[in-house]
Amino acid sequence: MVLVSHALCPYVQRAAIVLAEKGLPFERRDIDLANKPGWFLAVSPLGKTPVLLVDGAPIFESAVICEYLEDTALPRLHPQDAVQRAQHRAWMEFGSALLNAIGAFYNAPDEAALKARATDIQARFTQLEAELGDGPYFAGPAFGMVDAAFAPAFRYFDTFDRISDFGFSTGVPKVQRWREALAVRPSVVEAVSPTYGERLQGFLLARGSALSRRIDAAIAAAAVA
Ligand SMILES: N[C@@H](CCC(=O)N[C@@H](CS)C(=O)NCC(=O)O)C(=O)O
Repeated sequence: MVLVSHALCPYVQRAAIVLAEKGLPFERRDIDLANKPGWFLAVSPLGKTPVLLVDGAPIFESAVICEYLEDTALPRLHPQDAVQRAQHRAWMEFGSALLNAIGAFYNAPDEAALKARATDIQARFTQLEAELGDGPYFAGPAFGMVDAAFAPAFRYFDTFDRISDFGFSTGVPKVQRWREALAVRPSVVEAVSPTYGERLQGFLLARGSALSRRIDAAIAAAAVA
């Protein structure tokens, strides 16, 4: 299988994590989203990564790719029970909404908007905190599909926490423990290249946003220290 990818795309990471959890070999083919090749547009009707090529047949949309992998390869990452499975799919949607909130945060044009977006994310973390049990993963000791959906979102916060204290860890110990468990999971670690952190910082700096200015300030402060 070929996973058509972009180096920073969190949706690509979801598919890469599920492929790794199921022990499926795959080739990663990175494309430049600013300069989409014709072969990519031919297999990606929305012009988005990821696309999974299965014997050449394209599957687009990360959630659909994950479900295809769940239908065709063990171990199971969804619960057996239909109600629980539906609930887990619903929480995966919550994870997608969190990714949108993260985009709004790093694109916020000024400090007031940045703080409002941070408050929005904190509220979502509080909702998650109420949903979590003993962990370390979403539904307990076994890694599942919801974990694969949230791990790429949580990865952003490793970078955000280095820039400033936005209070993302405050009052949400279960979310914090969940983040830490996912951060060291081999499938999650290997879903991005070793240069991911640097590339993400470069991407965030280029937004021209309030967060970009915070990064500039943090770099300047580190240079003086
Ligand atoms: N709903 C899609 C979202 C995928 C998506 O937004 N991918 C982004 C990169 S992370 C993309 O390809 N955007 C197109 C562009 O930047 O032109 C999924 O879950 O696969």
